[in-house]
Amino acid sequence: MESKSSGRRKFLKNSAALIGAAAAGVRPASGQAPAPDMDMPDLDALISYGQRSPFVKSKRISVMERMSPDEFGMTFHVLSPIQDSVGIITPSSLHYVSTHRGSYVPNIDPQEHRLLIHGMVDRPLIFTVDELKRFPFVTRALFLECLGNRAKPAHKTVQETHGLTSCSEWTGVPLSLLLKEAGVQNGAAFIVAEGAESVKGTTSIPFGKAMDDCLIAYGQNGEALRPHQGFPIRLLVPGFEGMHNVKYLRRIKVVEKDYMTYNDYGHIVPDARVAALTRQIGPKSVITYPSGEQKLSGPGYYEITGLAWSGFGVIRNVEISTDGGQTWKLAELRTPSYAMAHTRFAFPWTWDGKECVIMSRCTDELGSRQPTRAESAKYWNKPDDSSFRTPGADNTVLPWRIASDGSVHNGLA
Ligand SMILES: Nc1nc2c(c(=O)[nH]1)N[C@H]1C(S)=C(S)[C@@H](COP(=O)(O)O)O[C@H]1N2
Ligand SMILES: [Mo]
Repeated sequence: MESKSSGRRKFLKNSAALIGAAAAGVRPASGQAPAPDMDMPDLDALISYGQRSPFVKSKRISVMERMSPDEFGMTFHVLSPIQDSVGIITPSSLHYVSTHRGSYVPNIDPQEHRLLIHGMVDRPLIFTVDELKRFPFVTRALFLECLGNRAKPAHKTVQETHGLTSCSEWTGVPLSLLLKEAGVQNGAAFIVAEGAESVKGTTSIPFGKAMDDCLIAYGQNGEALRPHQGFPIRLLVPGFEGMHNVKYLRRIKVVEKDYMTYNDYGHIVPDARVAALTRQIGPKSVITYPSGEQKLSGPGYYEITGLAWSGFGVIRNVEISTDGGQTWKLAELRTPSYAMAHTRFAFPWTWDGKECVIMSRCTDELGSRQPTRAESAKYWNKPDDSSFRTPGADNTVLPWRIASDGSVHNGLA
């Protein structure tokens, strides 16, 4: 019997030969002409703030039913191109955007911006952004996901099915420090957070969460937040659905009950079983390659890869099925599994050229496993057909169907 490692050596040797042969067919190994210079219309601008190669075309697109700019000329819902993602950090310029209807992106002078903390506190406080930056800071990779991130049969690509999630490295002040500074009074049960733009993006967050791991972030991926992400400061509520992560944060009021703001009202359903699935999201995963509208060039070796995340902590494991969910095998986690961050998984796979259905499911540190659609339908006592829509946040498994010509299609279609 052939040992596993000799099998792998043989595979590497064969694939190196194959890749070498393919490259040789395209271009001679030596004597290749030097690449032309990049066309640089504004060298000063390129030097002061870099830009990507003109050959890289990856871009954000509007949510199908919610075009941006909308009829008021405003940003609405914009999807991140996660089919092109590598690693776990979403470039700030490709981070998904979700703004409440009628919301514009305010142009805030950070020198003029203030954060007020008041309500059930001994000392109401007002901070400038510079003052916030003097506090001890924390840097953490955290995902954000909009509650509207829901795969539909009409979606063609993973950008459409799952593009309302992104992961950044955020830097900011723990909210608990500021609340302690203000001196919270007995009976505090929630905070209400408010943004500085016209629609305010107000939302209520349980006080326990506010004191646990929330951040007031001013940094994103090594620089200041982008305007679409809430410049100059935003609230981060790790693992909670996107709506709670208030951008352009200007006010936090400590209150005695859940204020059920306009936003909260739109997101919370009285059914306790739905509510349980709403505020803290996941566990969830999706295959980003091969995914909808991509094409495998023929039978052979591929790595199935994708992202997994959970609002309840770290990702413990990811399993892959290449036979439509009959059997599952463990994928490799290729990045550290940070709590409430995207985790990158990969699964070495040889495609035999036959039609198949691939899918991923993850398990988080609490031991909760991402459900398949059939499992979710069973839980909700509904038929597992195209009419089934998971109530609350949808973290169900998305199948991709690979046709024998290598084309990849949404398995819900
Ligand atoms: N002030 C304000 N905060 C806001 C919003 C908003 O419209 N205004 N949108 C919320 C919603 S619905 C989501 S999903 C996240 C999206 O964050 P992002 O646009 O940085 O991806 O921000 C939340 N915070
Ligand atoms: Mo959202």
